[in-house]
Amino acid sequence: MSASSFRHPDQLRADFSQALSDMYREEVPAYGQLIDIVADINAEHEGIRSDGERHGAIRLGTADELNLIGRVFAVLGLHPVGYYDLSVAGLPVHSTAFRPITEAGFNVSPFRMFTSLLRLDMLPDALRKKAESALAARCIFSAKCHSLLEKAETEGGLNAIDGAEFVREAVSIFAWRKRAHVDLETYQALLSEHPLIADIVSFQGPHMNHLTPRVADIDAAHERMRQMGLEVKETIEGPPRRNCPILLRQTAFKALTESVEFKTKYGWETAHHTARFGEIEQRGMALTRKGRDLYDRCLAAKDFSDFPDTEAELKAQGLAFFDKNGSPLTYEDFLPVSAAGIFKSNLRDTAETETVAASGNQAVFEAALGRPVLDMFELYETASH
Ligand code: OOG
Ligand code: NI
Repeated sequence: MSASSFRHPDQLRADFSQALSDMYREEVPAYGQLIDIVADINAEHEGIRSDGERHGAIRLGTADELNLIGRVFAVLGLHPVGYYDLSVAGLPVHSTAFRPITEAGFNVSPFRMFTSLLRLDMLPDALRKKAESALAARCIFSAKCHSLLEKAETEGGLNAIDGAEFVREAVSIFAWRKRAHVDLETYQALLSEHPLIADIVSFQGPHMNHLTPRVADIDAAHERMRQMGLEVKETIEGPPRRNCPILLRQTAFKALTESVEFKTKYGWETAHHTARFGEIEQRGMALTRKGRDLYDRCLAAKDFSDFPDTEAELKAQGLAFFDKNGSPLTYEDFLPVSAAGIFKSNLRDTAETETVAASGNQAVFEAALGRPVLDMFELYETASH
């Protein structure tokens, strides 16, 4: 088949993102409410009603799962960018962002997926064995998805009919299935170790845990969410409100408590799980390494008064990226401290956890993925020429 009859990966990604959005609205009614708030605010500020989600997030259990999902995402034009070490915040995961890497790609569909992998090495021995055997016994992938993936890889793409089927299969990997894959006792043991571990290991697949549309004014949206009765995060993650927005600001309504079912000797027993939420984001300028270092220092000091707030000064000091026409480049990645804040505000409070202390291990992550992650600074550098 000739390449021209393939559906373009960017187009497949647009289909994928639309289908995920439809599924999540159906699964999480409060998310529909959030979308309505965002649409109203965007219409007030920019005369735009809705332009689709900017990102979602999933959490995977094993190296094999990450490898497979990386291959699926490649068919959708999503590439792994950056390594996020969440162990510094005491979270037993490390992550990357699968995203488009060209301006044309972002223009067709800006959707990306923040993807985390469980750090089994941060679990105590006995629980690690339990988690490993539960994860080994699940298969997150249908045979149909597998054969279409292989077809896409060998032939270099998918036609419209295969593409539509592949997108349906890919979306169903991330669907919510309320019947747990482990028994209640195992779930409780995992939960008492860390709620994140219970969320990753206990279910039949890696359900999407949030979706995130872009909003024109995140402060206004945060307030509106509160007024509408959503239980919102106390603070907006990232830099404070400024004249020249930088990087990424995010907030969310907190994860809902949902009923789930565990198999017992007598049938299915209902219990509760808290994991899925809805988030909004507002993006600003991409910062150079120098700008990013300054951001990290200001964030740690909780004081941004030293961070220049005019385009002219940001440019003169080499703190932000601009394209060849002098326009600022938008930050398309994530922030580890913000991500940790998002994870934590959506995990049910439990006693302090006892994960084994660890530091980041990018080499292990990349070995699982089967390829190195791309360097975001190099991508911005290229885009600035
Ligand atoms: C991912 C949290 C990180 C973001 O926007 O920074 C994230 C998760 O909860 O799995 O999505
Ligand atoms: Ni997010």
